Amino acid sequence: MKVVALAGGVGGAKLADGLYRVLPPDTLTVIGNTADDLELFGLHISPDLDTVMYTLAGLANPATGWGVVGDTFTTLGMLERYGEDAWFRLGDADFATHLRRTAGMRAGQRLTEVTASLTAPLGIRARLLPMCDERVATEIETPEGWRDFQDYFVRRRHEDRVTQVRFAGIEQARMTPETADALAAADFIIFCPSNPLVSVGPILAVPGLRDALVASPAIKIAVSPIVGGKALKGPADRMLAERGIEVSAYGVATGYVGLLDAMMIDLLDTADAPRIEGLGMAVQAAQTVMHNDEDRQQLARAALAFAATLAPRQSVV
Ligand code: FO1
Repeated sequence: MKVVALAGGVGGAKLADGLYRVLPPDTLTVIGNTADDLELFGLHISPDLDTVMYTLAGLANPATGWGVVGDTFTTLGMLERYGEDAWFRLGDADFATHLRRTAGMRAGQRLTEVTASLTAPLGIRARLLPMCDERVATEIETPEGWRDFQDYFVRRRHEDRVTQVRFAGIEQARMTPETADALAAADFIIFCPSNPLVSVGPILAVPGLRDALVASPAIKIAVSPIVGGKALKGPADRMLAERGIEVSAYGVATGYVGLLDAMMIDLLDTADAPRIEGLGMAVQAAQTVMHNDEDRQQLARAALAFAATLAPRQSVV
């Protein structure tokens, strides 16, 4: 059995981790958002890929969901002494990842190849694929003008009103052969509970990827990142509202029409089920809030079991 998960940052990484723990090794491929990537101190940083990577390796900082557990900040402290602005908290161990990624890319490796060269030594027996190898940058329009994603998200704590979102460079991006193969070979494709506009959105915007998803024979299922009218983490709820999209599991589902066979919603949102079914999707409610490892695995098992009911010949994990 082959499973593909589409994931953004912290929320996506949690479900990807649950899937990783309940599936046999070498079954899972995670396609990660790279439109949040940034360059700092001459280094290429891929926050969402790293969040998934550290989480699967059991290295993620449980307090933040990003960064490395127990990391120290000596390097960043020294950079601050040199007068650099340390608004983006890069730890010492995390720096090693960015050094290695940047060196690999300067030597001509694709981001896909460099990412594999990082996950393998950490013992990760899942494939982690960037959504594309080209540089794509999410830009956020606020009443004061356009901002880079991390400037909006981290430096300004996603407090600005968002009037538009764009993915600079997306027209030049190409679906990679690795992603195309993973989608074509998948039995189940799971949209993790990540922000539909700025985490899953850029992945789906990579030219060719949406068509490959539609063409894939896999059962496709999304887990709603909106529970009880609120985002589990981050600004997804405000972003949806500002774009005139209903802040609910139903609102999320409207953005995925034509792509999904099914939606998994939280038990709090069962009242949304008939309207989502009206969009042509099967619906199941479950406990979707992941407080601990057991919650992640339980949600992963529930999503796989639900997907399997829609593909009767598949065996359930
Ligand atoms: N998020 C923050 O809110 N503050 C930070 O200082 C920060 C640093 C950081 C460093 C490395 C990394 O991989 C991620 C980091 N993040 C930080 C998280 C990240 O930028 C966002 O959560 C995602 O881009 C949104 O998915």
